[in-house]
This record gives sequence, C-alpha cells and structure tokens, in this order.
Amino acid sequence: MTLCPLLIMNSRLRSCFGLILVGILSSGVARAEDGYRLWLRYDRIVKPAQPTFYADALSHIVLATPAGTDSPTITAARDELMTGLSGLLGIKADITIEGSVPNAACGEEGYSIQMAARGSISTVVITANHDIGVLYGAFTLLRHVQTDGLINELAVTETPRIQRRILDHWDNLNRTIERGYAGFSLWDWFQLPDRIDPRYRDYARANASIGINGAVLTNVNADALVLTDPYLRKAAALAEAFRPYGIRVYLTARFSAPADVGGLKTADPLDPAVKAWWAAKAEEIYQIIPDFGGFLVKANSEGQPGPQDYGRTHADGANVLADALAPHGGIVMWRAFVYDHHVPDDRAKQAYNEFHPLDGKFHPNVVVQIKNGPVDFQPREPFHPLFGAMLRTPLALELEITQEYLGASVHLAFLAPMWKECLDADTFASGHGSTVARVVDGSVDNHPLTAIAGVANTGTDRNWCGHPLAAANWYAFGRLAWDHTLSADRIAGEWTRMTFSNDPRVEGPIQTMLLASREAVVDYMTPLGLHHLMATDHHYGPGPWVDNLRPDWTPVYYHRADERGIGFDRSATGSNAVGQYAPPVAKIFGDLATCPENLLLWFHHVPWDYRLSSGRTLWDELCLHYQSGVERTRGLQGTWASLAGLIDQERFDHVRVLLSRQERDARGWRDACLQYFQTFSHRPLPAGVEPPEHPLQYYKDVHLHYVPGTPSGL
Ligand code: GCW
Repeated sequence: MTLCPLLIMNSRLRSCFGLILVGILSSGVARAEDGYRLWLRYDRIVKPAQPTFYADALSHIVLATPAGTDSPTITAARDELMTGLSGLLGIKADITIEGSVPNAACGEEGYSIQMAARGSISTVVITANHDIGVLYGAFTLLRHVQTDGLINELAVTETPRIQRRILDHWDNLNRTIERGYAGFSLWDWFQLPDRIDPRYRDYARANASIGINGAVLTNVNADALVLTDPYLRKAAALAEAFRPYGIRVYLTARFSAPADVGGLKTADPLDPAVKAWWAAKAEEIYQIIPDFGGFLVKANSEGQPGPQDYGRTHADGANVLADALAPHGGIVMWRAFVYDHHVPDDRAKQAYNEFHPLDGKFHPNVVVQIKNGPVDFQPREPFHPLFGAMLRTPLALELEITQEYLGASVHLAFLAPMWKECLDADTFASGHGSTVARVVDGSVDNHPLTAIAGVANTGTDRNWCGHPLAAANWYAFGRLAWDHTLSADRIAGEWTRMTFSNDPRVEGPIQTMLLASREAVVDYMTPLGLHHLMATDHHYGPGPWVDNLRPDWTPVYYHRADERGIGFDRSATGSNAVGQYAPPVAKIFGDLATCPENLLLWFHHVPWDYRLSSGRTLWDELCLHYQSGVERTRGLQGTWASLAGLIDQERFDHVRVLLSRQERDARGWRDACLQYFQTFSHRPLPAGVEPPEHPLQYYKDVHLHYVPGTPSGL
C-alpha cells in the first residue's frame, strides 16, 4: 500500500506544503485567463441576484421532448448544465428526462423554458420538439444565470429566425487560413480521421451555445482534393465530433472537380457525364456523411473555375450541383461575389449585373450567398443592391467575422454595429420595411430556405481568435444569426459579462469600448464613404496611392481623388450604381443633398470645398475624421487602463499592448492618407489635426513581410 506523501509528513510540514499548494492554485498559473474558455467560463458568481431562489429552482431541471429519451445531444445538455451550474453557483442539479407533447411554438430547433411547481418542488422545465432544442435551451438558461438575470422572470419560448446559421472557414488543406489571423486551421487534416482533437468538441460547444448549426470546413478558393475518399473520411470524423452539438458540415466544391479529381475532360455543367459525376459524388458523400449539409461554391471569381468557362450561366452551374444534392436533402450556397478578369465600369455593379437576370432560374435547394456590401467587406459599405432585387431566389447574407479590412487580430473592432446597419437597411424590395434581415429570414418573400454565413475568425491560437476581445465577433455573429432583432448593445453586454465579469466597473467600460470601436476604425481608415484604400495583398495598412495593378484592384480606382475633389460618382451622372437599388433608396443615395454623410464618397465625387452639415468643408471634415479616429483609439486605451486590477493580468496586458499598436497604426493611416490626399486638395490641415510624424514617402516605403492570412505569403 502506498501512503499519500501528504499523510506521512508531520503536521508543520503539512501545513507548509498546504500553503504552497494554495499559493500555486491562486497564482497566475492555476487561474490563468488565457481566453480558451471563451464566453463559457463558469466561474462562481460572487453575489448572485437571488441566491436562495437559484439554489431552490435550479436544483431540479427537467429536459422534455416528445421522444423522452436520452441521446448524445441530451447528454451534452445535461453535462453542460451540470458543469455550468456547479461552477457558477455551486449547485449539483438533479436533471431528469421526460416525455412531452409536441409544441408547435418550438419548431424544429426552438425551445421553451418555464418554471413549474412539481408538488412542493420548484423545477425548471426545458421543452423542445427535438433534442437540439433542449441543448439550445440549456445554453440559454446558463447564459441567463451567468449574466445574472432574474431567474424567476425566465419564461422563454424561442425559435431561430434563420434556418442555416453557418461559419465559413477559409481553411486550406495545408492548415493555413486565408484571411486567418489566429494561427493555423483547427482541422488537423493530416491526423484526421484517427485523432480527434478535444478542441473539436469545444469548438462545437461554443457554436451550439450561440445557435450556430453549420460549418463549411474548407476555403472557397477550393481544393478539389477534399472531395476524394480519404478527405471525405476526415470530414466525416469532424462531422461525428460536431453532431451532438447540432452542427452539420459542408464543403466547398471546386467547380472543375469532375476534371481535377474525376478524370473527366470537362466540367461543363450541361454535359451528361459531368451531371452523372456530381450525382455519384453526392451519393458517395452521403454514404460517408449521412447528414452532410451541402456545397458552398465560389465560381468565376478571382481565378476560380466556373460555368462561364463553358459559356454557361451561374444558374446552370448551381443547378447541376443542386440536382445532385437534392435527393439527399443537401443545399448549394452559390456565392455572388464575382470578380472576373474583365475590368467592369464599376466593380460595385458586377454582382448585380450578373445575378439579377438569373432571378427565378435557380433550383429550390440553391441559395445565392451575397456579401453585406457590393465591393468587399470594407469598414463601411452600403447594403448590397442584390438584397432588394432577387425576390424569387432565397438569398443568404455573408458577413466577414475575420477582420480582413479592419485591422486583422491586432485592432479592436466589434462588428455587431456594422452588421446591424446592413440587417436593418430597408431594401424596399417589396415596399417599405423590406429590410435585409427580412429578405434573408424569408419573411419578405416567403422562401422556405434561409441562411446566413460568417467567415470565421477562429484558429489554433490558445484564445481561438487572436485578439482577446475578437471572440466578441464570433459570439455576435451567432447571436444575430439566431435573432437579428437583438441590439449590438445587448450582445456586447452579454459577451462582456460572460467573458469577463458581471461587475459593473468592468462590464460598462468594456461594453462601451466594444460599441465605439468599429466607428473608430472607419474614421482612421476610410471615413465618409471612402473604401478600398488598403495596401495590396495583406490589406492591413494604408496604400491609397497604389495604382500599378489592374484598375479595379487599386485604391486610386475607388477614391478617384483629383484636383477637384474625391469620391466615386455612382449617381445617375456617374456609373449609376445607385440605379441598382429600389427607387426610394436610389433617390436618397443618388442625391448629394440626401446621401448619408457616412456614405458620401461611396456615391459621389465631391469638391474639396463642398460644405457638409457641420458647416465645414469636405477637406476639413475628412481631416477631422482621421484625427478623431486616432483620438478614439486613445480613448479605448484610457478606458482599458481604468480596468487595471479589476481583471486578470494576462488578458489585461495582452489587450493593453494591442491597443497601443492600434493607436500607432491609426496614426499611420491618418498621416499616410491625409498627406497623400493633400497632394490633390492643396489645402492645409485644419486646426486640431496633429501634424504628420513622417513624410509621405516614409509611408509609401513601408513594406510588411509575412502578414498572417495573406494568400501569396508576401
Ligand atoms: O475579400 C476577398 C479576399 C480574398 C477572398 C475573397 C472572397 C477567399 O481578399 O482572400 O478569397 O474576398 O471572398 O472570395
């Protein structure tokens, strides 16, 4: 028999050892906040709102479905509740599974949470028609406790507004991630399907906690290899790890796959052999992954193959894949982000020009996936005109969670306010009130298939998203995908409480920082509707002078600064991109007097001395916006500094360093852009704008090497 070493020590030694142990446990090592737990930290709530009530009600929980039986998903719900409640409140809950009658109000994925008295025992009952609803209900209950909500007021029945809530991973099979700033791909393709990294389960848990129910595993700049048997088996292993959490896998389909890996001579979608190849491929995939979600396709864009290579349309291409998937219940998400080798008169018009004529021509299991704005995920864009122009086609909204154009994982930019701007925009597709959100959730045109996608910001970094505050964007995407009516404010508050603390001294300042951050980025990068001013390839720093690429890849094409003024004339006298919007919208955007100032230079070429609503000239206002962007980053630093001692040192230091780099970068953007634009405006910087630190040439000479996420690696 071996005696525990602690027992054979004398009592003095024992207490000394005990002290050391306590010391270690309470030191940074044992309590490190490395961000791995994301918003699912279940640390003890110091002063719960209703301690005795909690203890009473949450000690008995019933999970009820019509089937009334256990399953991996119900087990996941029970495990999460046990872990969560014991961590948050020290409660060991008694959780039972019961049968229930179907509840139409809960739909396919929804749930109802009610308090019920069972004899003298008060109980929380989570009811759903399917197991996944119970899991979502469990996460809602935990969020309520974690954010210190009043549990006796908890009576919720909820269903998601959009059916397919998907993360698009731009992950390559070699584990690099296009526009990924948080390490390498989570998917260890080489070791799959043998090794199931425990992280896969934590990834699925985090997604389920915010209602995400799909993951496209691979980059839209696709490798056809993923459609071959060995890779399908790897994808199947991931699907199995995610399944209890309600997450289906999808893959990107390279349009030339029938030729690339199928041995055919063509990928012409109307060729019978090609049709047969896709049908057989779908059959094979569903043998291996029975609940496979479908394909995401980027075709005839940025060098990707597509149906136009054979003189066919996007609809011809999408439909051949859709027909192959239809017998198995799969869908095609066909992207409208098209960027072909012809230089258009206005790049912002291209997607509409190609897709609007195809409205009504797609098969029912195709959804056309459209970025929020017509150019490319810029810090501010107007909503994409296609949302108002394809009533006969289900349309998915594609958002970019990863901060390709908003400072990567170095800058703080909370994106919920930006996404709300798009979701709440009125397209007038079918009269007033046809917001982008209502087009996407199907309520404007009654489409049964609805979807929303977010380009993921996850990677192998310990904290998942690189910047300790960037997970707020992953969280916000899931919450808005579930319910687009939630406010950015509420989402910021929830995330902060769960990720940091319910202490108002912490919650308030972080929430304020989050909400202010995106506008700060707009101000120091692309104020007043400017866009696409970034350096080539890595898209991190400023490059407004770049003019040596094909025209519509260059900033000069977009800002059009000259001696007269600045901005892209997209009004009726210019490219008439405004004509792609419904008349009431076109009227507002198309008129310099009514165009919102924050989109002014998107739609108009404006003289330098044009007076804005402030009474200042355009030049002065532009300069002051850049200056204000810098000042806002200083504001973020100041607010963060006030949290010293209130949050853990690890995250505090990490964010502090990043905010200081953000302020330096903001100065760089301001000084580079203003000095460059000054070569056209010939006007002095107005009072209040700090003089540039270096001459223009200094900024032109900056060359950043090996910026993460850059496809060419330059
Ligand atoms: O924003 C651009 C990116 C490309 C990306 C492309 C797309 C995956 O710079 O890296 O490619 O959009 O959305 O297809």
